[in-house]
Amino acid sequence: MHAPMQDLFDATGADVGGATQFAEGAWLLREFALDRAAALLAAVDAITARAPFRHMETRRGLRMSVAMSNCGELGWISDRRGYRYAPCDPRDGRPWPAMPPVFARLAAEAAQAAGFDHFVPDACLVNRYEPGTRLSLHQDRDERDFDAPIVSVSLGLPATFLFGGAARGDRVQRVPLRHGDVVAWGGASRLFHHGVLPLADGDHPLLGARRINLTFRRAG
Ligand code: MD3
Ligand code: FE
Repeated sequence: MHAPMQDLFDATGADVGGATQFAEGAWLLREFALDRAAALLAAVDAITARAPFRHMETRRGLRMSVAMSNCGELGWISDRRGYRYAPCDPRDGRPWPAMPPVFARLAAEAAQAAGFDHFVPDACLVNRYEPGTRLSLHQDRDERDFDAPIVSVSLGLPATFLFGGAARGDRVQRVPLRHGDVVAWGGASRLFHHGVLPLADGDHPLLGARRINLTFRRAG
């Protein structure tokens, strides 16, 4: 569900050495992953060759418009039984592909740059957006450890990220996320509502009409 238009406002923030804080504990690292984008995308191809992108079902049986895969010890899944983390891909019962070193290193470096030391993610959700794909406002609360931050990496077409507050009715910031941008969320903002507006059409040099988002978490 989207917030009413009058509650939307464009993000502003305080800059501290290359990082912009746009909410309590939420740090935007512009183009932090840009020089590694090709290596990250090659790793995404290797992961999705073994664990293909798929549209999961919500508990209510609705097909999610985002296509998803995972790597790491745990992967996020959704079906008629609900949302949870699982060590194996339900498609074939095999463990999710291992977290590539280029993923783990980027996540730790980005967390560090935002002031979160020793971030060792055990899960990476790989989201694929095509024109029209959206993610409605939600909270991420299926992880065991809310003290660890979440790190996200945007690749391909730009998107408008929506960032609310602790309560669903709180006003919602609009944050434009472009190819190579990284965001780290910790502290209070870890449980804030967030989503993504429907992806606009476009043609990215590396990804064509797609956006890939990597979300690193400490889930188990
Ligand atoms: C803020 N993905 O996978 S990444 C998700 O662009 C998700 O694919 C979006 O929301 C995407 O759950 C946004 C940013 C993100 C991820 C998790 C968060 C922001 C977050 C958890 C808490 C606060
Ligand atoms: Fe989320």
